[in-house]
Amino acid sequence: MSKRKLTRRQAWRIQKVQDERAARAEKRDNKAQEQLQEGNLGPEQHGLVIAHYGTQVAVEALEGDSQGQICRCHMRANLGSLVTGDKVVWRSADTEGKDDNLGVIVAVLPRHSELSRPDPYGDMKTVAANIDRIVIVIAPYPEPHGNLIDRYLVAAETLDIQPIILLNKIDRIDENNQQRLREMQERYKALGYEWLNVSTKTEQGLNELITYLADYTSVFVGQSGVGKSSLINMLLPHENIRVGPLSEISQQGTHTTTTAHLFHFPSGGHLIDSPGIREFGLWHMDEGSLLEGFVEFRPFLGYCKFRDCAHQSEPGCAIRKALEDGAISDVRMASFRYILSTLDNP
Ligand SMILES: Nc1nc2c(ncn2[C@@H]2O[C@H](COP(=O)(O)OP(=O)(O)O)[C@@H](O)[C@H]2O)c(=O)[nH]1
Ligand SMILES: [Mg+2]
Ligand SMILES: [Zn+2]
Repeated sequence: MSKRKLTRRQAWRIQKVQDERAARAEKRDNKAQEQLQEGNLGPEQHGLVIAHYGTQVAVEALEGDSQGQICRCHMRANLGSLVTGDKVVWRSADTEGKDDNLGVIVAVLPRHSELSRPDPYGDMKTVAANIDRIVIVIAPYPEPHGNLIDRYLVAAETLDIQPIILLNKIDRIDENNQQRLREMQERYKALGYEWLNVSTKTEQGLNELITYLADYTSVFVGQSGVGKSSLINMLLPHENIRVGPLSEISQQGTHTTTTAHLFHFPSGGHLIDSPGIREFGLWHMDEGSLLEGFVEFRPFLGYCKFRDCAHQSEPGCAIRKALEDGAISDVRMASFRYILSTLDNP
């Protein structure tokens, strides 16, 4: 189908319809807001924030008759900011059948993890909560660079969220890359990291992946071209991706494409996804978190002779001693030094 350019008149009409729609929604919201204030509310129940739009969030009911239904919820002002993945207590608004999908959030349950990224001003902003696994997707092509995987691992370690390395496109393993990928797998497994092999093309390893994901709320990260979209399309049935009732909220103006959404895998487990989340971890980190993020360095941290040891050529360096003793591999040390060299001066 060819792209159609709108005439000014058409564009104007579309804008008008959208404005009217937004105005109607706002009116409804104000009405709901009044009712919320009048205390005309259903009982408290648990819910899960599955998307966030400006002043409203989409909450999925986790119990009762409405379980699985999605409600547009307002937040009480004192709750602070909510993000996708938050577990909340909410109450439905009695709108006399006019709009069954409205409610108010009255409490947020404590988060067990937070995913944050820097906003345009460099402040860290939480974008999702209660994530259990960061799935680092790599592939034979584009070729995985150890220091990129290590950056993701450090970011995951810094947040204290367990990472797993997912090698996709195993149908593309050949004599050129086989040895290198096997060594890579052995190296990361020896460090205690989980590793899975799949191909979205041949579906090898898919069942194992589905079983693994069923226990967790995960995010997928990794460089462009490794197959994240292909994987997610395969793991999520199509109707799951269309977020039905949410379109109404998103039409009210905020960034549908950037907001994180929570999806349910059919065999269990959840995915939180957004373009921003997929790029997670590729920003600035400080030297302290870098050292801590290389898990095998941890037993040696604080044992260097000099407190400000740069672990380069100083005498009595515990990290270099560990390298000589084989407790730290050359590859990981080189990767550490490389990432360190890319950090801004502290
Ligand atoms: N051979 C092969 N190609 C794949 C596989 N998974 C994805 N691809 C291809 O890799 C390319 C990039 O995939 P995409 O899902 O867009 O990657 P993303 O950038 O990480 O979202 C596309 O051409 C896919 O068809 C796989 O398992 N095997
Ligand atoms: Mg993609
Ligand atoms: Zn040192």
